[in-house]
Amino acid sequence: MLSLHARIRDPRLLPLADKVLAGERLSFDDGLLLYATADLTGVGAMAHHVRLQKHGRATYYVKSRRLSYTNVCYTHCQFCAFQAKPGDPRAYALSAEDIIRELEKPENTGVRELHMTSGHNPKLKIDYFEDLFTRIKMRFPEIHLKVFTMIEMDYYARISGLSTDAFLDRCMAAGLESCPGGGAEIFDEALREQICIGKKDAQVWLDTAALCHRKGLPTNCTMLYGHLEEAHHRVDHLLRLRALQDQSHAAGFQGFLAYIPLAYQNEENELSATHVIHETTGTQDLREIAVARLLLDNIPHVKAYWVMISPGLAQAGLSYGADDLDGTVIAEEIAHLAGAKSPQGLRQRDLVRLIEEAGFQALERDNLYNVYTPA
Ligand code: V47
Repeated sequence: MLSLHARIRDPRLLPLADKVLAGERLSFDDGLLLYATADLTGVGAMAHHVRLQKHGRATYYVKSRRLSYTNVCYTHCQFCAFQAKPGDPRAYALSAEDIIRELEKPENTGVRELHMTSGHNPKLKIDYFEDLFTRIKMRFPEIHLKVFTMIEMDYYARISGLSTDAFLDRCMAAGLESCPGGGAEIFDEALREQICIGKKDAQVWLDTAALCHRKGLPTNCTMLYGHLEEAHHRVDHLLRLRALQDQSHAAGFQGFLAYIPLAYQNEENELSATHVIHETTGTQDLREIAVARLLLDNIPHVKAYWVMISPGLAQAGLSYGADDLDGTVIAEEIAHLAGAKSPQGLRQRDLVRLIEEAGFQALERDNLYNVYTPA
């Protein structure tokens, strides 16, 4: 087997390989170099080395269901094709009965994770969520409730007239078990104003995530890439996530479970109507996975999100640092309304095949990365 150094063609990467082998943390400038180099396979080799050290050939997936309880949204993110303003014929808000009826459908049999992110709808307040979570957990105690981006949580707490702390306590008592990583977009303040005018800023996202961690609620984290951002914005974003995870770990909390790079889907949204933004390419997508694995040394899992980069490329991502293919998903909407060409869901056997054909070990997990042994 070739040594790590032998797989690197850009000599500027060799000091980074030394650091990777010594388990040393990479710097901001190292991050810039990981984006600047044309030696993608060298970057990938370093990321794969770290992946093998952390997880061996284990690759996780979950039987999950995406669902959005409302698409009504008073925030205006230019990259989003999912939002609907009140009065729009597409606008909807689901009742607890609607959601339970949906989950009872045969295609959702065996689902272990309900992942819900939605719009910011001023009609939904704490009573709605308490009722929703309690009823779902009563009917499906085995389904893990993973709900709210950090920005949604902040919004629904405010319009409920509660502190985020009090809102969280009540949601957790009703059954909330973890939070997805969305809503982070890009932290750089000026750029954030360009792609999602008026959305709560990075500090709100980070403070809310820190609060979740302190309450023992694990969360995920994401970055939206492939729009107007440059390499330094991405490195800044990743290092802010790493710094928060350091704080959560220092305080004894699990913090972020997984990081998911989200490839910008460039159709049917205002950002693409007003700017020329090309679809992300395979090398961009693989590099995002690899750079994350190398910079985020304290976040255990990196997902290759097949919904946004295609199942085939996500499979290749397993050799560029990813150890998780997310899940069956079943009925994805947010990316598909913005032009995603992937299927809206995959069967369990499709995920297993993608993982095993790439030479990895497929492990079905729950939301906290406990592994199910096949019956
Ligand atoms: O919050 C919206 C982003 C997020 C677009 O935590 C877009 O396990 C690309 O958060 N192009 C929802 N992205 C998806 C998400 C997620 C996905 C997979 C796993 C996990 C997890 C979380 O998608 C939104 C927003 O940040 N988004 N529009 C778009 N046009």
